[in-house]
Amino acid sequence: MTADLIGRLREVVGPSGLISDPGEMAGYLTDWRNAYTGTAAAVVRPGSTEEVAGVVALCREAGVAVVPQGGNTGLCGGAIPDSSGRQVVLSLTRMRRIRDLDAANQTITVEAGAVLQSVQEAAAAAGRLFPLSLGAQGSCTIGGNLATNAGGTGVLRYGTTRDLTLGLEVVLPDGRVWNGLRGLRKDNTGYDLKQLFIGAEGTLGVITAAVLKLFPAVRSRATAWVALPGPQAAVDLIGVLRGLAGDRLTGFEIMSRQSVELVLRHSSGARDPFGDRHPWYALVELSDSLPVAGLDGVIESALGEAFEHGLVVDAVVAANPAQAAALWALREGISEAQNHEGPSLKHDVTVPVSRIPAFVEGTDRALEGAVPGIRIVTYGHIGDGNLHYNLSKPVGSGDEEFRARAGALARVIYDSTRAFDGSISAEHGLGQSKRGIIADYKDSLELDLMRGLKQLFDPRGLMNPGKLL
Ligand code: FAD
Ligand code: 2HG
Ligand code: ZN
Repeated sequence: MTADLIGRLREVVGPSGLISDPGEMAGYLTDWRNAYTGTAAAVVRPGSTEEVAGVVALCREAGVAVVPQGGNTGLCGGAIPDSSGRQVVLSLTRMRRIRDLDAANQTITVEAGAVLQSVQEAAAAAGRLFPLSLGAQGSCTIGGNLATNAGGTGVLRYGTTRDLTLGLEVVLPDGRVWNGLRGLRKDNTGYDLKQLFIGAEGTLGVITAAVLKLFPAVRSRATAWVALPGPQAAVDLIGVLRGLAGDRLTGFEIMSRQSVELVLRHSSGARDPFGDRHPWYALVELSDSLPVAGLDGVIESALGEAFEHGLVVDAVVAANPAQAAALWALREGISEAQNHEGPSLKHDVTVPVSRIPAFVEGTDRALEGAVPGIRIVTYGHIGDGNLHYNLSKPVGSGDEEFRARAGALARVIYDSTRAFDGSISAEHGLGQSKRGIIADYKDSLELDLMRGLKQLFDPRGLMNPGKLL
């Protein structure tokens, strides 16, 4: 990396758009869990698509790799550079404008660095809903959501980020700008190129803006916290709720007791809604775009029916939005709470919903056999088949001893996932963390085709190398 390139990058983004001081760069070089750390020649923060294109073109000319970064909330190390000190981190956080909101077309056009919550708020201000919802929404960006095809808690009703996207603007690895910002729900003019960039984790280009779908605002909501005997009861309860509430069922999350206990221990103000301990819990949400007075009644009828069939052991329905928020905080607090218990080994997996009960039973048994006393922190978006099969060390054992088992324990979970026709990444992506093992779990023809696409878009391998493939 030459001082010359840094000087030319500074000319493109302006003096305040380039950081090369190691202290100031630090926050861009480590993820929030301190699980991945790298070094960089510089962090550039362009303020426009033209500046992104200028940065990418200069880096290409100099043979320097670019690592796109949004809110740096990712869980697989995808936004963290390697340790060569030669890569340039391209942060999109200055590009956060809402470019347009077309209420009649039900679309919003936003820049990639817009924080998810600000997009939700802009939609709400126009009486609309942008339904992507996840624990990191106060800091993650739309660009990061697109690049990881983020899921979250609304997938059951509204789909993943991919399902919410109509158009993209992308700076390609050679510096050209592809303007695919079309707000069309129908467009059959050949290959759907935007899909290639969604979920590509920044390996095919830098997303600079997107046209996203909006939905009618939610005007009524009912939220319940439910104690269950096990995952089979959860799957059966989803069936009961679907029967009574149809597509008003917008959220269904599951949590093992172990997961909830961590939040109760580490999150101030968290309170167990029940006096007794139960092995599993579910958080259920119904919502409607009409001001339906009887939504609480629907959830109560469904829970009553489930109770009669032994699917539900106890339940509480939130009496007001503050109570609903407290129940959601119990769920959303797990990721953070687990960090206080030493290494959290994360496994973001998915299997068909119908197979989850057998999958959990078999996988738990294998894990407990491998490490007696291991704490299995299973929770997630069971309504769409996605579990976070996270692990914490046995109480009283050492961090390093547990970390040394990480690879073998991951194999236990991923082998089981494969046996149940699942995928080893549901919503977080591959990044650095699963790049080395994906070949063991994905069809070799699919991987060949992916490598071919990478070669076509980025023949010099300068766009987020060392990630995904
Ligand atoms: P970053 O972490 O900055 O980057 C992620 C990846 O995207 C990297 O590979 C990066 O190179 C690439 N990238 C970023 N911006 C661009 C761009 N403009 N163009 C091209 N590539 C780009 N994820 C879920 O799916 N569901 C959840 O429920 C969920 N909950 C979470 C809860 C918490 C508390 C936390 C900390 C994280 C959670 N995540 C979840 C993970 C994370 O928030 C998401 O992956 C999010 O989409 C990442 O956005 P980001 O802007 O932080 O991206
Ligand atoms: C969630 O659903 C996130 O809370 C984070 O996807 C999961 O930290 C995790 O493993
Ligand atoms: Zn999740």
